[in-house]
Amino acid sequence: MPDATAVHVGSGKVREIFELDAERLLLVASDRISTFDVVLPTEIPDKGRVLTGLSGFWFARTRSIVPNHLLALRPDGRSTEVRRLKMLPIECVVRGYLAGSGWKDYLASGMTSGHGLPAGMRESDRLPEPIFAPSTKATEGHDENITRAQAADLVGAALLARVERAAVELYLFASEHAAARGIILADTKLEFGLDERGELVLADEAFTPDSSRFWPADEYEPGRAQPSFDKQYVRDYCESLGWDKVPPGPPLPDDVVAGTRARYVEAFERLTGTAFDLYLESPSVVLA
Ligand code: PZK
Repeated sequence: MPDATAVHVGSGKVREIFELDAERLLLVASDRISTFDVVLPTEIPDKGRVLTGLSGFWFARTRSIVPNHLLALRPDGRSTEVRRLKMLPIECVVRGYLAGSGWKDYLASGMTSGHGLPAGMRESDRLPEPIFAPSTKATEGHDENITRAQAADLVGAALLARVERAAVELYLFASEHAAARGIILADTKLEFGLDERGELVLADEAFTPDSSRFWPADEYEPGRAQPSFDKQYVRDYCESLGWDKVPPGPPLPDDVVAGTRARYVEAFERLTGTAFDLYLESPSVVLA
């Protein structure tokens, strides 16, 4: 629970944000899970702690690439105190593989986000190099892909160039780390802000399974959609019901909950090299 004095200032689908004071916010990751864009009525125990621990791990390791908003990880393992920034009005997607809307754009036009791509690519193929794919922040519904020219109109060309360089460098660092541990980081969504001195700062969450596509490397097979490292049991179960993907979503049975929790914990342990039980005892282990 946040402090009694903390004012709730916003909600994501599975997270909450509170104001601590003029300079600091509190981000709280719940155990809620969404699939096909619908939040399900059943929680995955510790999911919020897994995501918070992973973000902390990446923030600690990427500070030399770009400074970030993290000030403190709270003992509950699901809350972080962060610097309050002036957020940029774009989402910064970096794609290393052809999936999701990148694949759809490629099929329709041979391009994605203004980058021309080789002919004959298959779904889930690795891209020749990571692509920066900005999108607008939709208040509801899906973010809309925009060109770099449109993104430059929103934030300015000079700042956009800094953001693109930082985003691609961060993706390269995290995807190489993950690949060495059997996880393909197919793409990721990053958010940036500016601090009081106008410095570019990485915000939000970083390289979690909610902000990125995690694929198990041992099942990678281009030419089809890839299984999700974390949510595949949930998707398979929902598909088996023939649910129409219109809210409300179905409750999850205990075996699907347990299998999904185990996948989140496995992603955490593989990427951080730390036992999740240790994190529960002492969340700051991931910052070392
Ligand atoms: C901020 N969000 C989205 C994130 C939610 C909603 N460091 C920051 N400074 C100012 N604003 C934000 C941040 C961050 N991060 C981010 N909205 C405002 C968001 C997490 C949970 F409910």
